[in-house]
Amino acid sequence: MKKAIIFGVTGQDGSHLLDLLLSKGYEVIGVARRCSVDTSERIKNRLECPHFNLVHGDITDASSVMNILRNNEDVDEIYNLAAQSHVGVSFKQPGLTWDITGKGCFNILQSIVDLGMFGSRFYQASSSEMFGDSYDIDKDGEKVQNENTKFLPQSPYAIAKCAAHYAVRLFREAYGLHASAGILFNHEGERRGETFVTRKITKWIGDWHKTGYDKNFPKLRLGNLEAFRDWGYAGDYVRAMWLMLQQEQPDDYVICTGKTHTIREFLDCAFGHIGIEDWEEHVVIDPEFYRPAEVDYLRGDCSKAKEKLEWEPECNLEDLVKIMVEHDVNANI
Ligand code: NAP
Ligand code: F7E
Repeated sequence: MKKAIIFGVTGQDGSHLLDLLLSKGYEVIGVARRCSVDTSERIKNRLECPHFNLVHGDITDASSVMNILRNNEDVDEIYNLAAQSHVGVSFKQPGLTWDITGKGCFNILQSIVDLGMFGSRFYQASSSEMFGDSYDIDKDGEKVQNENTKFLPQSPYAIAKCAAHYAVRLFREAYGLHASAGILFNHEGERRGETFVTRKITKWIGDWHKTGYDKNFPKLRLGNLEAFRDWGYAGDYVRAMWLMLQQEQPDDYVICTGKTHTIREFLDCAFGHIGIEDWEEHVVIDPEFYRPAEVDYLRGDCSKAKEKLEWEPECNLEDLVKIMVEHDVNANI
């Protein structure tokens, strides 16, 4: 039986990856922070599973990481999905974001080396945010980002992710670790955190629906609606993480849909799903949700993943919006 550790198992991706690995017959150790409230909502159906073990740990604490790895030196695969993952929050808490999202990855890599765990494979959750303002031009004259596009990070979060990404490359080259990084573009779904823009929109629609579309329901407050994002479904993307660790050689891969839409277009699609075309009267633009610097345009090219991993996204924007709106409309009824 293969064994894996997931740092960040209580998050959106951690919960999908846990489902995937258990379905493949893995034994999984999930690492979660100790909090004053229960954070296991997304994995509650898995807590009693005999092949799943939840342990407490914090990736900012090198000794905590070292202990977890020392207790599992025979582990086949280690996935680092833990992060302070909110870009807007990273401007307000840059030090914390650095400690978790940047240094946390170093803590895991260094422990793997110090314990001599060279047989374990490592996955790092890198991000399209690392591209920031940077892009290349494809054969159709359109802006695009791939594995060779330079990084121009636009937030403390993106800077921390760049540092972690370069650490993966360094540990691969310096110590021969089987360490891969997935440069994942935005991916969403019914388990997405409620402060990310897609879920904020679909959750608001669901809550409004439950009031019987009350005219006095507080409006949806959003920031910049003009940014473009390449949105996929989280369930599709964790398959790509797993595939990366099944390759003989470690490498970096862009994972995306290759399609891009503005927040405005997402709103069209989400409100369209409940039969509303003119959503503007329900939305207030609030400067609170603007960022000091924005990433204006993201559209990935995942040709390398298609060719080498034989991975393709299965869900387009309409499918994604349908999953999310229907989930939030039907939740708690
Ligand atoms: P998420 O829902 O915010 O989950 C982050 C996870 O990290 C949570 O389980 C969180 O635990 C855990 N965590 C935070 N600080 C920690 C610490 N100090 N020690 C241990 N665990 C800690 O993020 P996600 O959307 O699943 O994303 C997974 C990873 O992919 C993240 O690294 C993110 O930056 C990256 N990524 C995400 C996307 C995307 O579109 N979703 C795209 C590219 C890259 P709590 O439950 O206690 O908060
Ligand atoms: O913002 C705009 C905002 O917070 C998307 C993380 O998973 O993907 C995610 O980062 C866009 C931005 O995601 C609101 O300004 C408008 O242009 O949903 P988001 P993100 O910043 O793209 C990357 C790949 C990651 O790696 C990250 O971990 O939407 N926007 N109004 C808003 N955003 C939020 N959150 N809230 C608003 O009210």
